[in-house]
Amino acid sequence: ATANGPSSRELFTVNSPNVTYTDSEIRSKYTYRTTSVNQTADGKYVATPRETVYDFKVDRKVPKVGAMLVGWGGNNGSTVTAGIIANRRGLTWETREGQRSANYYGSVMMGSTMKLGTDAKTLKDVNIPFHDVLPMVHPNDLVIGGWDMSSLNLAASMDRAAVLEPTLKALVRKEMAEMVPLPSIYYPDFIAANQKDRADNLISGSKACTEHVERIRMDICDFKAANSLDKVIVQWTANTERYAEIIPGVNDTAENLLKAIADGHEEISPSTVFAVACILEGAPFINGSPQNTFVPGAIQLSEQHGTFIGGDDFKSGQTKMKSALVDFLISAGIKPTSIASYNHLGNNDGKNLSSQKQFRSKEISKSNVVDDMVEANSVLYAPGEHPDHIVVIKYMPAVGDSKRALDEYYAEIFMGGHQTISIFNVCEDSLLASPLIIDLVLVTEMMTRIQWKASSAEGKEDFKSFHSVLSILSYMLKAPVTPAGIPVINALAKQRSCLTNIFRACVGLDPESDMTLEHRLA
Ligand code: NAI
Ligand code: DG6
Repeated sequence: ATANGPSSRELFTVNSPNVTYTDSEIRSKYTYRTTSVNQTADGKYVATPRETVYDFKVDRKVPKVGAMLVGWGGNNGSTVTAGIIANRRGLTWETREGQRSANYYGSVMMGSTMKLGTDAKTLKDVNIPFHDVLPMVHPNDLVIGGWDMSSLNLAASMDRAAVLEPTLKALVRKEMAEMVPLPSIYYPDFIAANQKDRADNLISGSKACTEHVERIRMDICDFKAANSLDKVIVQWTANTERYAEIIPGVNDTAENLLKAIADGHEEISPSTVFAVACILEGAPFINGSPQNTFVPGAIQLSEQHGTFIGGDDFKSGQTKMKSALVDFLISAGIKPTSIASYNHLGNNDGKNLSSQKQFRSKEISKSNVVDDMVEANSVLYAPGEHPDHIVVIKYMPAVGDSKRALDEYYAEIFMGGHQTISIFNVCEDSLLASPLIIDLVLVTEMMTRIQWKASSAEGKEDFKSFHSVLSILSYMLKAPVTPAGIPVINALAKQRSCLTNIFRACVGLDPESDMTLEHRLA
């Protein structure tokens, strides 16, 4: 890095009195413009533009990062690991459709671009890879590890998953065979009974206890030390658990949750034990499954420790389409009145979800994804009115990881007419989920290096981190967890602009407005 320019990894600098570069930091002064609205007695609105000036500080040193996956030996865990190895080594392999080469398609950070601005001479858009907006970790540099209740090494797990081409598997097999998941905790009541036969890699004890928390913390410390890592990010990509009951005095506050774990309370799930261990260890924890890992006590604990948490449930195929399509329909003034979503899949996730309680967790996370869009349009929907919405998931072993998702959107159009849109979405589930796992690690890590303070508090206040509940991750998640009282945003376009514009603000750039006045004014 130089004192006033980008480091060799940084693609651009911002030429503005509001942005300064030092060897170690990018500092920006950013004016956040909002509109505050008041309703008058006669039911009209008064809209007042507001401005708040923030200072942002970005640590430019790209750290060495470890990603530890709970459920490492599953379809997602083995697929993302093989994918990173293949990218790191620049592998190519033969398939019956010709040669294929490693890529990061499906990762917003690695596969998409952001408009930086317009070319000063041609007025054409200048787009840069999203990954280059801030000094981010490259996924090829991640050190992968983790836990699984199944003892298979990652090469054998990859075979069991039956996702990747044999020619690709052959190229990564040796490296994968040396990767063996750490033993994990297994509380049989939380996942389907049909998973019992893979539970052969266990830490003793079948309910929550402080020893389990301490053991997981030690695993993180050991992994960090063994690989000389600056930080570790943990992600739950293990089986979907049933919902934990929220019990006053047990999991409602941080203090009660820690006590309930110490007392071995049976309503504390393995994923909550992992979350607690990570929070105490200062390792960000992301929940890629739908269950309510983040009971109120876990959220409070993350706030107390300032450790980032994020969840729930990777948003890969059907739901991502839904959060884009329903947003489009409702924004177009068309009124969806029913959404019927059917899935069948034959991987181990489908097997686990064939059990009612685990299905219920998934049904909840897949069902609440259009609420904000419906509520935002009082022209189409009366207060409390909602489209009918059903979610069906069936286990069909023969199709393996190639999930079939069938959706019918039925909508009311002009003058009482109807529009029916049918979607048949077929893809390997784990090939959609793996890039999300990467994005979640990359964005979470980036957020650990961003700090802010209100400019009005100049000198009086220290820089601080974003809220410990990382709602900026919403784009990658079906049922975004937000801090208490903060609205959930499901609309995909809004989620993406949140991500884009927070990153832009950190380097002192205004949100991309898409007004392109330079092309429209005479
Ligand atoms: P999988 O069933 O292949 O893998 C889960 C792994 O977790 C298994 O290897 C299992 O042995 C392990 N496991 C279960 N309980 C454990 C525990 N307590 N500790 C450590 N390991 C444990 O499932 P897959 O397909 O990899 O999906 C993982 C999770 O991600 C599921 O909950 C699924 O619902 C969720 N998900 C998957 C998406 C996808 O597109 N593949 C999208 C959205 C969510
Ligand atoms: C069937 O719905 C199984 C689930 O695990 C999903 O495949 C997974 O949650 C992805 O769902 P979606 O709605 O994001 O495609």
